Amino acid sequence: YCLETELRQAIKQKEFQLLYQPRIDTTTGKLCGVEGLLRWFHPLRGLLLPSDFIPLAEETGLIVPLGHWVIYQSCYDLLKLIDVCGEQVSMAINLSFQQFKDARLFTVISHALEKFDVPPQCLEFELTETAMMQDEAAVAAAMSALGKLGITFSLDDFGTGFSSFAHIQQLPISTLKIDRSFICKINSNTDDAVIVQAITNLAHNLNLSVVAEGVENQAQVDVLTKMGCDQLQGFFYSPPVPITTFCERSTDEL
Ligand code: G
Ligand code: G
Ligand code: MN
Ligand code: NA
Repeated sequence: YCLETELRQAIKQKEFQLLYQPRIDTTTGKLCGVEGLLRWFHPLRGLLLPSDFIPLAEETGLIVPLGHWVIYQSCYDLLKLIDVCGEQVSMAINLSFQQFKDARLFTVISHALEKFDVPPQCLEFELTETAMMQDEAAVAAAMSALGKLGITFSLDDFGTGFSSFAHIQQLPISTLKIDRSFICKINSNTDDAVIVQAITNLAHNLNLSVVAEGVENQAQVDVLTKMGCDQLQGFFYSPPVPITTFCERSTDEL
């Protein structure tokens, strides 16, 4: 077998699904957005996670057509989410570095927004610090073009890379997502607590909002809320689930 051939086939045969993990606003305690996370339902191998196929998709360039599918599917699902939650909800999608080098990225995104008639303000792209630093000029150009449409960006896995705040200020980044490695021991490791508080303060002073990832228990919710984190995401609230899960619940429960 060859996973690359299978990946190529799978894109044609639509073996992928986007699941969504909720983000909760700490001031209201309610759903304020979701992050789309890709899954491959392989006919023989079963469920494959991003770590099983995203690196290969990036190496082979297949992340580009796969990413196009993700963009269309997420805009389609965003429309359903807006129906339930209103236009203040946001949909976050992960973008790999290679996707920023795709000349059609802007066209595909603006076409998807038009096709499903979703406001660009509801769409957010997550990229890692490492991705942002790989080809700064190309990434910055793509980000500012998309930023002019009203789309926002967040820095994923923040704290694990090397991006400078001076750099962040020059790009249309509105949110830092603090890596879950800083969150998991926040109640027992003083260093982690100090780091999360410092990132949060600095972010707020620079007009950025902060999302804590990997929130798994009430004690973490309490300390992160006290620290001023704006949004929380993690298994404590929900694993990634199909978009229909949000639509079946009443808005009150979200
Ligand atoms: O769902 P899981 O936690 O295993 O996802 C791990 C990582 O895989 C995410 O943090 C993200 O970096 C990457 N990933 C998930 N979905 C997508 C996607 O649709 N596109 C890209 N480019 N990366 C994704
Ligand atoms: O975009 P990113 O690579 O950060 O994707 C988030 C990944 O983290 C997804 O694969 C998701 O399944 C996983 N994840 C989400 N919430 C939690 C959590 O509370 N704990 C842990 N350990 N992993 C989580
Ligand atoms: Mn992410
Ligand atoms: Na992350």
